[in-house]
Amino acid sequence: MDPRVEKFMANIIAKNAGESEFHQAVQEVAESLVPFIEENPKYKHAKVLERIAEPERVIIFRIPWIDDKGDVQVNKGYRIEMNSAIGPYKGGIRFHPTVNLSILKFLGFEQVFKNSLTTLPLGGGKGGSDFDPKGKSDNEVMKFCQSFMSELFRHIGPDTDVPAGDIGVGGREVGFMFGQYKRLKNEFTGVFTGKGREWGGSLIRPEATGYGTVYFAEEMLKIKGDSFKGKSVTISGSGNVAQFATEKALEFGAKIVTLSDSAGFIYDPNGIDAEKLEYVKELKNIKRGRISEYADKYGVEYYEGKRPWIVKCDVALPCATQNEITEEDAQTLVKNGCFVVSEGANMPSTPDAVEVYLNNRILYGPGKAANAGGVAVSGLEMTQNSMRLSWSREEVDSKLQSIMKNIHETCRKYGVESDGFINYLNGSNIGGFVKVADAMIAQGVV
Ligand code: NDP
Ligand code: 2IT
Repeated sequence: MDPRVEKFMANIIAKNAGESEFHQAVQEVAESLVPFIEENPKYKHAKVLERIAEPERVIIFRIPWIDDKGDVQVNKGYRIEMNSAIGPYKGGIRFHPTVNLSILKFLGFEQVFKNSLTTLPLGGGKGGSDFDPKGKSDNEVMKFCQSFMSELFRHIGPDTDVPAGDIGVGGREVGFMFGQYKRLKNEFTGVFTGKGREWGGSLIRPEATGYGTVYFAEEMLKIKGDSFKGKSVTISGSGNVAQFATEKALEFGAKIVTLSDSAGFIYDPNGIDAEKLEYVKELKNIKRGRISEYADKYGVEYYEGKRPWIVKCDVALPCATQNEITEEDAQTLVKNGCFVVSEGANMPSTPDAVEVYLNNRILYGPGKAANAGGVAVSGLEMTQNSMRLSWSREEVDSKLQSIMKNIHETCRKYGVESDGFINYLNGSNIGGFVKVADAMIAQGVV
């Protein structure tokens, strides 16, 4: 490791003991930025990277609620207000039993760079709880969301901090949280994104992350004179991002052969077509069932406890969770001919996996660039809310496409190497950094 990065990381590790996911995210960015900052000393003197790696504010609180049996439950709630240099804090809320300070700080940190890349005025934040929505009734989810918001409402606002969904938080949860916020504040404002379309939500927001990940991959393919048409695609996850990545890749003429959840994956050699995708949406969003049921319904193989990266493909779209592609998985992907990885999830590839992609010079779109479509359309939802009007599907989709093209261009500008290879990792880290860093310097030491 570059000794300057090592020194920087020793300080981060000492100050944030035990937060391994946060260390991982910061180190990946520091490896791109430390050499860049050496060449641009104004950032060094202003200690911008040191400041970006320290959240502006962390809120941790108790969430007591009563389950259907009448028993009291207690969860932990968090909101990380990471950076507000270029706009109000913005980022999703995650409900998952693994949620802890380290995971939310890594997500908040990534969000700062991602939001900057969208070109919209969005700061970075993230929140969530260790609450597990699996197996809970609608009533329990509502009770929990109301208790969560009974504390969070005093910290957020349409010009302060604007949450949205993430793992375990979709339209249902956003509705319950928004309802409680409105009741406590007596204000109908654009305090959340991902709202229902009848009450301030933007068209295309549900689709945006998955569509954006495919648009980004299509841009990478275009550089090689190639496209999704006829490509074999493996996708992990079967939630919001995975479903709409499947939908757009299908529309672009690809064959999608896998989907997964935390219990295993299905392999459909004939491809997941539009009708099968509708079944998955119903299974996951309404019945809240398991992906193994797909295998029973369509008579395909289900691989329990396994991830999809053992299946041969041209393009891999990880859309489930962090660190779901290990070094070994990455080697298997490359060995089997995979030459595009576009990350719908946040930090799905371990640092060793990323090294495999870069060493093999494949097209690698890191999450902060490739999954920025979701937060970008959240930014467009905020604009529509401020103007008190709503744009058509076509208008939002065309803005999303141009934002993803722009992000690709920013990555190319900052990541192109002397032989023409585009290092999207460096490109997204540096491209995301510059705007935030310049704003921080302009605003003084705050
Ligand atoms: P959902 O809750 O809708 O779906 C998550 C999917 O990933 C489910 O299939 C889930 O399986 C699976 N999954 C979750 N945790 C794990 C785990 N520990 N191991 C294996 N599989 C797991 O979430 P989203 O689709 O919204 O989010 C997916 C990823 O995309 C996350 O990394 C998120 O941060 C990122 N993202 C989301 C955005 C959005 O707009 N929603 C925007 C940008 C990024 P199971 O049902 O078994 O839990
Ligand atoms: O990781 C992410 O970018 C999100 N979960 C979406 C955030 C948002 O505010 O729309």
